[in-house]
Amino acid sequence: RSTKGEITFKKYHSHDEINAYLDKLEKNYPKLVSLETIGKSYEGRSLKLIKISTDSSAGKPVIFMDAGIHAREWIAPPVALYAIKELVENEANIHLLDKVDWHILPVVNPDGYEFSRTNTLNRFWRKTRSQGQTCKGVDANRNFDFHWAETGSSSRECLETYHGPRPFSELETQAVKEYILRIKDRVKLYLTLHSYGKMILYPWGYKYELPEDHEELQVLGDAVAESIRRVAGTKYAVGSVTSILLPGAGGSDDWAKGGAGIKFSYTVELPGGGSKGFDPPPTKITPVVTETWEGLKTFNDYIAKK
Ligand code: ING
Ligand code: ZN
Repeated sequence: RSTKGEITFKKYHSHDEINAYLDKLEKNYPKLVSLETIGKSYEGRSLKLIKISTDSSAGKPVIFMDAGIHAREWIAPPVALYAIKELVENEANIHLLDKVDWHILPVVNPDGYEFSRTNTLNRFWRKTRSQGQTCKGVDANRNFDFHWAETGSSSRECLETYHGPRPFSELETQAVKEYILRIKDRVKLYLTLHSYGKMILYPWGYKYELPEDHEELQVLGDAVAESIRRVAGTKYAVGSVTSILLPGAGGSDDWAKGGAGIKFSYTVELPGGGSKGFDPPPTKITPVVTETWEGLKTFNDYIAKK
């Protein structure tokens, strides 16, 4: 059992519990934390984003991070929540915020997340929960408007990688887009947390060619992977989406770089576990969130020194 507003990393929390934790932080750390509901999900859940800043009037560079675009990837929201906890509640980390602010949306797709929690039959749901002609849900990570629907997605609404009827058809992807575009000149790094695969991926996902600045993206990705490896030996692969996975257009990282112009844009594929890879047992939450945090600090250092 956990009391209201408390996050334990010993279990997977509900979306309500996650939002209650964010509310508690805003109440207890009013100088450091502000919340913004950047939109509502299809089923009406609040998309609460937390802004962490030691001087919110300074207009510092922003690291934007999201998690939970895909419902079943349960390990991702705890990684975002652990970063929030370390940045806000661990005084030893206050210096991390000298040069950058963090804006974090821990659950992009709360309807899918809650659906995957409600019944063991639903556990491996990936998409949103919007109603189509015959099936529910759009793959939110194929719904962003950058070379949308060109490759690696489906126009069949019942499939897992359905790209939706049009780009940004989903309230959840629209909310992310609108928020990022509103502050895009400040966003220096876009991070999106997925599972699973132990990979640090950068654009492009829509084509095999690499971005012209791929060497810099690789260098930073390698440094992050090394920071994670030093904790417990977990080895991440680093490369472009198409070079180490498969083509897939409409991903949020491609849009962040190609559409919003954010130079540093990465998809982090966290470690897997459990029966299908998407369901690590609760005992794995702490090792994953703590090792990943070391990588996130390396991202922070790089952006802070830019
Ligand atoms: N992986 C990502 C997916 O959406 C990806 C990989 C990233 C594909 C960016 C395309 C673009 O399939 C998971 N685990 O969801
Ligand atoms: Zn995913």
